[in-house]
Amino acid sequence: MTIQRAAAVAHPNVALIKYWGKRSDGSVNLPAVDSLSVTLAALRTETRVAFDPALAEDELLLNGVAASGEQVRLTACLDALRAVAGTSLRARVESRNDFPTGAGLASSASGYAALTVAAAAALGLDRDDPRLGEVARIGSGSAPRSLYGGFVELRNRADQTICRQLLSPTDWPMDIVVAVTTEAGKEISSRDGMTQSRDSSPFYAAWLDSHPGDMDAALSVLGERDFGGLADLAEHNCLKMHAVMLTTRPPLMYWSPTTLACLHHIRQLRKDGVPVFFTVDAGPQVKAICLPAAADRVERELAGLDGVLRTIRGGLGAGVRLIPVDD
Ligand code: 2P0
Repeated sequence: MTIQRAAAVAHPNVALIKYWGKRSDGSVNLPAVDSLSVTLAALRTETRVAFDPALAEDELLLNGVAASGEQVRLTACLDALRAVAGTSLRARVESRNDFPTGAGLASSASGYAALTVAAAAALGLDRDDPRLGEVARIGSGSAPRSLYGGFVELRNRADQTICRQLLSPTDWPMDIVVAVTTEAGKEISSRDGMTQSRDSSPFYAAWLDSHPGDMDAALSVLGERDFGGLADLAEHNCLKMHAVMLTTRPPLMYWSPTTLACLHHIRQLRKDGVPVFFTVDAGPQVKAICLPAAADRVERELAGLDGVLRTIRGGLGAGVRLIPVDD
């Protein structure tokens, strides 16, 4: 039998209405809440997959290094795909990020989106098979969102999720400036943190109760292209998620002093009339979302703050696509 290969490129995404919490501890990784994200053109993951009859188990090289800690998730995701394709072949996976890995920049979202589409292509599955979103979610709950470009929603449906593009990158152009405050990986994974929040934060129930209202409001401001409305809502939803994280036992304190300095600066810029808002995920990096005309100023000002190591800037990205395989 021959080796079956394919390769894909995906971009991370940043949620404006966040996913934090699981519906169950089951291996299918169902989110407790819906979410809405933007896909980032400036960051990129490239993943090559080879299903090889000579392999006894799946193998992963992440940024050139064997990533045995990722083995369980990788194999769970590939098992779901093998079940769809009716094969037992094991895969060699090589994935590279051009940005810090595991540091709150959604490397698992772009990683599992690229893996799913490359592996599906290698096995001869249809790129548009709706089951691919379910497979990607097993690897990372935010990964189905990186299958699509622009503004994307992920909705819960019974024991499934449905993901779709709401607006293309050109429907409502935005720039995203990432203020990188550390290149180090996080100490507690999102997966463990979400379970701990559900089990211990007194604010978790309020997070679940208030979330559908945030999603409804987000769809409405997107429909009206209401930047100020989106800014208020996204910052509120982000801070609400961090309130849940901070009140988890033990606490999940993902911010650094530089994170907070960026947040204050971005709020002041908006008060001064600059169309920009912030969001922060499970790490200390700050993402400033702005209208493209404001991006030069936003990037210059964030880059000038003490503790900001560098900035990364780009517009809204496209969904996953296949690329040629190098032999
Ligand atoms: C999000 N995050 O909506 C939220 C905001 C982090 C904070 O989705 O357990 O790495 O693999 O499903 O996908 C990060 O979660 O977690 C995430 P798992 P994932 O972007």
